[in-house]
Amino acid sequence: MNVHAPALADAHLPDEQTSAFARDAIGDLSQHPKRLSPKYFYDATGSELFEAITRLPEYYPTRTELGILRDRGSEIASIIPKGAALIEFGAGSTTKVRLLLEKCAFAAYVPVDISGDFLHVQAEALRRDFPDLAVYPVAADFTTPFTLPAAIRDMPKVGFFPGSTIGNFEPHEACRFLRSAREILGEAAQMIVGADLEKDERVLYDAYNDAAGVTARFNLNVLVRINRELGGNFDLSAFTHRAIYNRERHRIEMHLISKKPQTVRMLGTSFSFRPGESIHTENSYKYSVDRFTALARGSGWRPRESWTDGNRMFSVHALVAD
Ligand code: AVJ
Repeated sequence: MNVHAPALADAHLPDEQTSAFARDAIGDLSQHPKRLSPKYFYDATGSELFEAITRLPEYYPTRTELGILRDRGSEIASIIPKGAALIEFGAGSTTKVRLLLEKCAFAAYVPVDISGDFLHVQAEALRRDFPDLAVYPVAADFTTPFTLPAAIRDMPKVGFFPGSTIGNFEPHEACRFLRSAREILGEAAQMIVGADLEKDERVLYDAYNDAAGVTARFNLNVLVRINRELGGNFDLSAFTHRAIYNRERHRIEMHLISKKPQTVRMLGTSFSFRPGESIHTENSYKYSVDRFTALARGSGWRPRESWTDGNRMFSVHALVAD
């Protein structure tokens, strides 16, 4: 029995996505310790803030992965069959996928993302720049099973999951995701996955505690969304961004820390905070090449090739369905 059901049932929320956000936020803020899912960072403002993060001097992952895709483009192209369909799990900016599309003779591109609006804008731009490419956007949550467009049924399939987004999952969830991707893509599929590497703690720390405070604004944006979309009354100046490296668990953790004792309301429910109490908003797991390939092996994939940059900051893995 969900004790919050009455408050939620009374709330007039505009759509199913907002209702899901409300259920998750109320459930997660009722946990000890409190938490919120990182998937709620990405409204329009959050996506813009993330784009700004990727340009920060301290945030190395995006430019390092782009460098690997650029430098290894012809090697990647050589293992991809002609006429294949590229299926991207989660579609943000198209910078990375463009590198693959330029090097490899893909017949189709299938971006899969919850945010349908963004998908269609990006799809139009790609159709213009790659006139021979068929683009079939799918609006779906890529962490749950979805159906591929019928038009790509007979094409070889290549999954693409860049950006170390896999680092947001707990290791057992990453395993479940890779298994589900294997199911969706089918026999003989391949997959290209980016994973951030474990490294000097100072470098990791700085990447999530940038001097300009963009990551702090990105983190706080989830409270802005609760205030706007769920009628919350979070005082943004009463919470502070904290990112730490948890060495035992190989992960960066992001938290929002309450600066004082306070009570916050949303949708008829109150949440009390002790001074110093945290809302755990994100984990970003860091892998070694060996730990990542072991994870892939245990999830129905055979690692075919792993590429890193010269400083071993980031890794890109080619996997083949087992
Ligand atoms: C988009 C999940 C890869 O974990 O580095 C960036 C998100 N969080 N700065 C990451 C993020 C704080 C990013 N991922």
